[in-house]
Amino acid sequence: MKKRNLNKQQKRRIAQSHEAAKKKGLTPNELEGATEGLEPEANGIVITNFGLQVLIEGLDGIYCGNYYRCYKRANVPSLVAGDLVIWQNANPFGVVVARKSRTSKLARLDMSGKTKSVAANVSQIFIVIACAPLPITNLIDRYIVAAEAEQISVKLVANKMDLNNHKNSMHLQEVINEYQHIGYPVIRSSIKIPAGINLIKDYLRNETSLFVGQSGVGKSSLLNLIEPTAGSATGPLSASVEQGTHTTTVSRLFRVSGGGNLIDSPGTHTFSLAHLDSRQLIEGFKDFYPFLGKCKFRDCIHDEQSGCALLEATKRNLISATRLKNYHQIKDELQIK
Ligand SMILES: Nc1nc2c(ncn2[C@@H]2O[C@H](COP(=O)(O)OP(=O)(O)OP(=O)(O)O)[C@@H](O)[C@H]2O)c(=O)[nH]1
Ligand SMILES: [Mg+2]
Ligand SMILES: [Zn+2]
Repeated sequence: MKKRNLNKQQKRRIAQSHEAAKKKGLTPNELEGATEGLEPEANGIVITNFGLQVLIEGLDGIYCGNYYRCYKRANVPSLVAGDLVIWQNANPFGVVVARKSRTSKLARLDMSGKTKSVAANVSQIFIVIACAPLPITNLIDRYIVAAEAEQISVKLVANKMDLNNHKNSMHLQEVINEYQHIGYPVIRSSIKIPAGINLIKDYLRNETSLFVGQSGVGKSSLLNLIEPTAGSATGPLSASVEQGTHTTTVSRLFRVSGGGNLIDSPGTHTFSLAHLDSRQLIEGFKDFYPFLGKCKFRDCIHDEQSGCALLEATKRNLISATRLKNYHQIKDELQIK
């Protein structure tokens, strides 16, 4: 990483410029006109978003492989790990002048109902689960729906397989079976044995991958094994309830030695889906496909109606009743009729 040592005067000037810019709702670079001293436009990739600034990696010429802190112009849409940008280097901070169009984005709604991207240009997600914390299938299904809507390929990682005598092991196995049955690859892994790491590495090659999952399942621990230079912080589970302690707080992109990118994301308990229509929602439930269009009534909402092919399929164990319940819960939340 390119280090910049700032003297006292520069630090004071930056603090003043932050303050003045904040008052006017501008970025400091904009306030200053920030065209002076800007180097030519270049390509970059967003490593992480610090809030006021983003960290980008230069992708061409002398910038290639170096990291730069940048402001973004106010007309540039929000940036997240994985975004490809046009930027200009300057001292002490560069400026992002454009965001390139995204091939995919994984987004959720935040507490205030605003769409918040988790990562951009992702080609595959790994939903990491473990015996502790106990897997939440509703969360898994939400990730799947969000990914399928963006044509992002989905894989599950069942981590902590060394804890095979854990009280939740049976439940974990049921979850593994269920998603394998639907057709999603499930990689069994452990950082203690270690197992599954090479398989994950194979999948990572030349892809932009994203680790998602509950806090404490071991996303950052796996990343550190895959890419020892990552040095991502990891944290223990709370002793009493075996829940993660939200160690990772912001998505960050790491380069994978064999080629490819891996984005580590903060653990979540919930994942509110953003703006999906009924077709996108049902397309997230691949196991429902064989039964769609087979209900007695064309406008069947797959709830209590007689002759519902999906309800019938749950009774015959052809699809999981929990998946149908999760589908209804998400549908209600999205207020889809
Ligand atoms: N026994 C066992 N413990 C593991 C394994 N993987 C991770 N852990 C432990 O689980 C705890 C949580 O790991 P993290 O890597 O911080 O989990 P995370 O998913 O990144 O959590 P957040 O950043 O909070 O989302 C740490 O104490 C790890 O040492 C594993 O395969 N086996
Ligand atoms: Mg983490
Ligand atoms: Zn139906």
